[in-house]
Amino acid sequence: MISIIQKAVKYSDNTAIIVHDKKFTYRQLLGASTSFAGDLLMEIDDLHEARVGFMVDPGFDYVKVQWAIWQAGGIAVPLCLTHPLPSLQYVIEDTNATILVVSPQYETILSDLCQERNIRLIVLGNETLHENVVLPEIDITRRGMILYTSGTTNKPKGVVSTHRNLEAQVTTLVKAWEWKQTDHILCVLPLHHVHGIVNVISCALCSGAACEFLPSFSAEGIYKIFLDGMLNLFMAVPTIYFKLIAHWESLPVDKQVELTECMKKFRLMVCGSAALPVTVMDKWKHISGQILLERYGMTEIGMAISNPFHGERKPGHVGLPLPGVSIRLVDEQNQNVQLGEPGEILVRGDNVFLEYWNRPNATDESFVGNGWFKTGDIAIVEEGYYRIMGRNSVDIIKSGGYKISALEIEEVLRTNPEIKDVAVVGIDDEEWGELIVAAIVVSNPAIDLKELNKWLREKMAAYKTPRKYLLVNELPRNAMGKVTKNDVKKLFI
Ligand code: MCA
Ligand code: AMP
Repeated sequence: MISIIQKAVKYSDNTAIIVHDKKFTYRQLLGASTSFAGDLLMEIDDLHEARVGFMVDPGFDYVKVQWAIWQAGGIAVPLCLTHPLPSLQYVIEDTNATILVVSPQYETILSDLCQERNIRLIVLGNETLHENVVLPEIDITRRGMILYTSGTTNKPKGVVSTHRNLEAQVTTLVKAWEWKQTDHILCVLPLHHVHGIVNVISCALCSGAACEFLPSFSAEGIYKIFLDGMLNLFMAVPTIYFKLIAHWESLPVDKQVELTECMKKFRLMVCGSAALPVTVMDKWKHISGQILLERYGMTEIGMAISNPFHGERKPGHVGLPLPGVSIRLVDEQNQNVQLGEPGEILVRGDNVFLEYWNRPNATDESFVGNGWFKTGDIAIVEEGYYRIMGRNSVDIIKSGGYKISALEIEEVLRTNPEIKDVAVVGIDDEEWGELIVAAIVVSNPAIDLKELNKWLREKMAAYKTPRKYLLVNELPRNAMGKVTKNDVKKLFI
């Protein structure tokens, strides 16, 4: 990402970041990040890929810290702002982070852990200004970022991307979606995932565009900023479009008309991270005049397939491979399927990540042939356009655009003394994509489910917790004794 930061000089006087009506130029951003790189480096000349965790609110400081880590030669590890301590601790320990940077309000959550593990804690607010900071040369093959993703293992894995990977992910999108200096985007997404970090912030800042932040999601807040009339780009997950539609429908007619007129002027609205229901795409076209551009991506690969910026955006389809990204659809023996047959998506290109952090076996297992990454997603090509048909694991759930492992939730629930057995599944839901639900066998039929949920939320992020629990005498199993998740799903219908 170093070349992206270096480009900032070209756009010195452009507005880079807007938060709560406060504007910051590229000059200010680069000055602040370079100075903070000096803070990170202290007496040394290169962080040499030390992992730097950061728990910083969306906005100027977030980008300042992220850029500074890259400039100083560290690996950026963004932490989720809503994770409870055990989840944060897992990431910090798994990456063996030696420096943590936090906005002041997160200091108390992490200070004990930092003391215990001898981690250098930097609380933002009174940084010293460093002039003439000497920055190390960063080769693009070096590791730049670790993001945590849930998968078919019970614990999330750290996805390591090099600077080359990240640059490839950004440059293909900048070209495909024709980013310009005059663009102005709103960022409402969490900043510990690719969608917000790469597609929104990094593409904007690589192009000399302005990135405005709304620190947490609210339909009302988004529409208020839309009505300022400055934005021309928007990107979100299907659940957010669903919620925006619901809010628009609740407004009086004159307000609806005002919003519709304002949204018609956007040059592009993109949707992804989960399947976009055709009903949502149609309703959004009706209320905004915009044909949503749906694309397909993954933490390990950034974006891989996209509907065209010019040309037909086919409902229910994710489009065509992006430039520089090679795609194959294969059967269970990793052989190419016939055109028109469904197969697992394999991806190759500079956009594909380097490795799972400290998990050489998981890395090996996820690649076949000469650098082809196995996504686990099944697709089919129809009239030249890819359509995602599902995943090859029932244990991966997509809810609200987040990827969630059923196994991770089950493992935590099993540690509760009142739970004898449990099966977690995702059931179809128009708003959330999938809704997380759990069938449980309990030792005490009078179990207080609200208390159970409260207990769980102290251990894992709220967005990962089941929305419904069903008490059962036993879980459905096959002849081998394995829980049959498709039968578990049926229990909730
Ligand atoms: C929250 N709630 C839920 C869920 N999440 N209910 C059902 N299912 C869920 N998954 C409930 C909460 O419990 C709460 O209710 C109420 O909704 C509000 O909770 P809150 O956390 O405030 O939710 P929100 O702020 O309204 O969040 C909804 C959201 C959020 C904005 C859609 O989920 C979000 O930002 N999603 C985007 C995730 C993302 O960026 N994914 C990209 C990763 P109560 O108060 O009753 O408990 S994927 C990626 O990066 C790849 C590369 C890609 O392709 O893009
Ligand atoms: P994550 O690991 O959080 O980056 O999530 C990546 C996963 O999101 C992919 O493997 C897909 O299963 C899913 N995904 C992303 N975009 C789409 C889309 N447009 N349609 C269907 N699924 C998608």
